[in-house]
Amino acid sequence: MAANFEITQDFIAEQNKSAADALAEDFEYLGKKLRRRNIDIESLVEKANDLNVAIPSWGVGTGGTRFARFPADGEPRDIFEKLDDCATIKKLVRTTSSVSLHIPWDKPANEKVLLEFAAERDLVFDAMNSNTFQDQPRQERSYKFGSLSNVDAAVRRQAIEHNRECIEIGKRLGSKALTVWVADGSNFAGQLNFRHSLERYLDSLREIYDAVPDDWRMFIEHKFYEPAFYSTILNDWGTSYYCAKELGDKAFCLVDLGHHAPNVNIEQIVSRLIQFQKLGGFHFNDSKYGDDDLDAGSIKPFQLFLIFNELVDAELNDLPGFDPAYMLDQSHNITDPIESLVTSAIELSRGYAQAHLVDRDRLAEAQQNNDSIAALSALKEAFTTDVSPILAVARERSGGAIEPINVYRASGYRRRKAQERPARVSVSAGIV
Ligand code: RM4
Ligand code: MN
Ligand code: MN
Repeated sequence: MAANFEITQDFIAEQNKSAADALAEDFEYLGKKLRRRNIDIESLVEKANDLNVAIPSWGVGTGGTRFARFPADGEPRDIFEKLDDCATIKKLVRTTSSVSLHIPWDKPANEKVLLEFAAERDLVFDAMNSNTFQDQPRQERSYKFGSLSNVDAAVRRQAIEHNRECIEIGKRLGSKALTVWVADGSNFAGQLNFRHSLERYLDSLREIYDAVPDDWRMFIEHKFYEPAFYSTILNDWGTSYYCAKELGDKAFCLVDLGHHAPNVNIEQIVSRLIQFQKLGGFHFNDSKYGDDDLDAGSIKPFQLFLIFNELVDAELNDLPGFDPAYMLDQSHNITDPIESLVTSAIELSRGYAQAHLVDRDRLAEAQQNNDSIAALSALKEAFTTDVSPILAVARERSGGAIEPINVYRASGYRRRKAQERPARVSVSAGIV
């Protein structure tokens, strides 16, 4: 049996044949309906292809909880196999052309080889993610009590140097951003001096910021709890905004949807950050209770739509400094990660396309007239429009699959990978 099974373009084209007629019918019907609303369906097909979302390298492996991890068959064992899976996702959906690396999990032994391997698969590298939330084997100092905000200057130094190293690796891989998420915080009241620890964190960030090239961006990611359960250093978007502003023009706030308390109005946070020109981008996922890292759009699709509504409003108004980076940051504990990522990427395109359907003149008029019912109905009209045919046509025209999950399953990719990638024995919990 040949090693390295791939889903070929021919296979996708062949599979598309059986779904093409029904799609053409649905597309035509939707086109007619949208025409009645003065919307040209073709412009939406173009839009749907515009949204590009990065795949996190860690997302293609099986995730886990604090309690257990149930590794799937054929999961990738190194960065090259992860890139193969990312390439497979890209072939099917076409909107995921970049991969975000986590260092040191994905630290390349030879950057040139990695770069070429990615280029052969038509993939580029998105933001670099540093990791100071775990101790690595042979690491000199521990992050048990924090990294960039640690009371010990030597620990802070080690964490700063690690981030600077991520920038250096990223430069050679063609990345243009560094994402800093730290697990720093406290578990007990009184454990930390809130003010001093934030000062230390910011001082450390300043040193990292100085190493950020001028054509790069630095993203800082807030999170209100976990793994620290009493306080976290960058607990909310306000603190994140303050730090990004203190740092300077290259620093931006990154919004991970799961990093907010239940029911927080995330779309308003997004709007605020856009207005203050500090929205760096997103880690998309969905949640019911906390940082559940469930699949984007699986729990609260209306919220996802409302976030895209803010993004599209900014896009259409050409707001200054608006250029968010999109990434999925999910933990696939019980699903095939490829199926989850494919589905999630499509959900993002769905939210984006639906947000482009909002009749913005009608919405503005309703707002001006304090007509809440009309305002909500302008949003709901867009949200309840099934844009699936638009997304499928966008995929088909760009060489992707009309029905990505069916094609993936029919290909037997996972079964083949299970043979090619015999599991390495390990028992671990958590995201890794
Ligand atoms: C964190 C956070 C970061 C991600 C790690 C793995 O909760 O979301 O973005 O890098 O998990
Ligand atoms: Mn995240
Ligand atoms: Mn998270």
